[in-house]
Formats: sequence, C-alpha cells, structure tokens
Amino acid sequence: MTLDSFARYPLLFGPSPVHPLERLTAHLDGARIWAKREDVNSGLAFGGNKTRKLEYLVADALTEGADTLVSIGGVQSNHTRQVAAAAARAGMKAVLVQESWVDWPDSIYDRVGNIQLSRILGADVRLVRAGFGIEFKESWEQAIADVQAAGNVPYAIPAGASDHRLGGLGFAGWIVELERQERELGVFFDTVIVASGTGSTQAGMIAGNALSERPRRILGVDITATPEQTLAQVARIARATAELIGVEREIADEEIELDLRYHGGIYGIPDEATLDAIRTVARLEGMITDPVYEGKSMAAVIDLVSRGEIAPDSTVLYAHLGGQPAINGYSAVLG
Ligand code: 5PA
Repeated sequence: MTLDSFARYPLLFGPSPVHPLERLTAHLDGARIWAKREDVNSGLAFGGNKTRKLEYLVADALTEGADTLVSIGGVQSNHTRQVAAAAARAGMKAVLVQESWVDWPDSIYDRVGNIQLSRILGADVRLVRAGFGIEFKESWEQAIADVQAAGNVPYAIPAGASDHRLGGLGFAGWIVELERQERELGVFFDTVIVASGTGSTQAGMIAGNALSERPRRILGVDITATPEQTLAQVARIARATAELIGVEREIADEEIELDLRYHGGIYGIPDEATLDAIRTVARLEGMITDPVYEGKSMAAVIDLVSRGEIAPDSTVLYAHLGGQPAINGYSAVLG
C-alpha cells in the first residue's frame, strides 16, 4: 500500500502555511526558525493537528456505515473539539468523554475554550472523573456501548486519534506536503520540532520521513511527563504506520527522538519557561501558543536554538499543532 491508496474525507483547506519567524530568529541569534501552521489548516473550529488525522478516520467511519464518532480526552482536549467539528462537517454525531487530566483551579475550566466549543458544535459531552493517561479507557468503552444500545453505529477514536490503525497517516502525509513546499520555497528544514502527547503526530512524521529521499531530524518534545509511555507509543505507531505506507526497512531507534526536558514536570500545567516562551513568541511574532502543548515545544525551540544546541547553520521548522482555545481556561497564569 502507499499513502495515496487510503481514502480521505477532505477537512483541510489544503497545504498548511509555512512561513519564517524572522523576529524570533533575530532575537535568538542562532538557527533560522520557520513554522508550519496546523492551527490555521482548516475552517473547522480553530483547526489543529487532529483535523489532519481525522481526514482518514472519518473516511473509514463512513465506509463502515458509522453514524457517531466516539472519542476521549481531557476537559480541555483539543482533540475532542476537532472530533466534534469533523462530525458536524460530515453529518455525523459525536459523543465525547472528557476526563479530569489536569487538576486546574480556574473555576470556568470546564465551561470555556475547547469544551464550550464542543458543546456549541452539538457534541454529547460527558464529564467523567479519571486522571491523565493515553491508554484505552473504561469510560470510553462504556460510551461506545451506550451508542450501540441506543441503536446508533459508533466509530471509536482513541485519545488524540493515535492508537488507531490509521492514526499516523495524516502526519506521514504532512511530510510529503512539506517536501513540495520546500521545493517551491527553495528551502530545506533539517530539523522539525514537534510536541508529542498521544504520539501519532510525531510517529506519522517519522514514518513519512522514512519514505523521503532526503530525511531530516524529527525531534519530539514530550509534554506528558510520562515519557516512557509516550516513547513506546510513538515507536509503535511509527513502525506500524511505516509498514502501512510501504516503507521497506525497519525504523531505527535513533529515528525516534523524544526530548524530556520541556514538559515542566506535569501534563497540562505550564512552568515559567513555558509562560516565557508563550509571551516571547506572541510579542515578537504575534503568534499564539498554548500552555499545555505548543508553549512547551516553543520553550524547547527557544532553549535549543539560543544555546546553540541546535547548530546556528540549521534551519528549523516548528510544527505549530494548534491548541489555542485552551488558553481561555488559563487566565490564572496568563494574561
Ligand atoms: C496535541 C494533542 P499527539 O497527541 O499526536 O502527540 O499531539 C500532541 C499535541 N499539540 C500537540 C496540540 C495543540 C495538541 O492538542 N492533544 C490531545 C488532546 O486531547 O487534545 C490528544 C492529547
């Protein structure tokens, strides 16, 4: 099989924009930094990385005759909000299990941002008490059983659309898309920096990269603070996706790189370096990043480039994966 042989339900505008971060680059005085913007990749409810993955899953759901997407995430999950939007766009229903992944005191945390948007989008939003974890969950299986009991046909989408046969395809395609953009722009990004949570974003990139004639470094930034689980999941999904899209060699351990220095000690709560990174890139570029994911990977970019750990003659691509709606739940520390 090749990537092109999988059906896609179109949800994106087209290729996501790629542009230089000139003022950030000048400020850090090291490697050149650009961004590729999944936060503006579609017209669906503020976009994000899941929209690209969901093109494949929604097509599969429709082929299977499903009418309800059932998924899971934290209270401020960007993923479940994108599932709600994709379901609306495809004329399906959505049931979303929202767990207490983050112990956060903002009193409107479960009413604003992503969860508010999911409700506006018409999803059946279910708040449940359960801690952070990217594995399969009982509450999600219960929701799937409920949909069946009501006579509907569920399509199960795990956290982050990751631990799913088709979960890595979206970002394998992202690499192919990027190569086309590089040819047009006359630039080559030797390093991609990407936040890693449930893993299929980075894993898909690794698989796509393995098909490339000019592979690059894909550097994952762990934001979970449970890195062993994340690393194992990235490795498993990267290898399974590579096989699925016809990569004819093994993915080596060295191709699966996860930096553990920037998660700030806990999932979902920003440390000082993350808050500084969010303010720095906002004030230099007008670009907004969030306190759970993208602010942490931006903190990695700033640290690695300013200290020269990434060489000054490098050209770095920051994968902006969306996530801004969660900011509304973080007024206690931001703004
Ligand atoms: C998320 C994920 P992966 O889960 O594919 O590794 O992507 C990490 C990531 N950036 C990076 C943003 C803005 C994200 O939303 N979010 C999850 C969610 O429920 O929103 C899947 C965890």
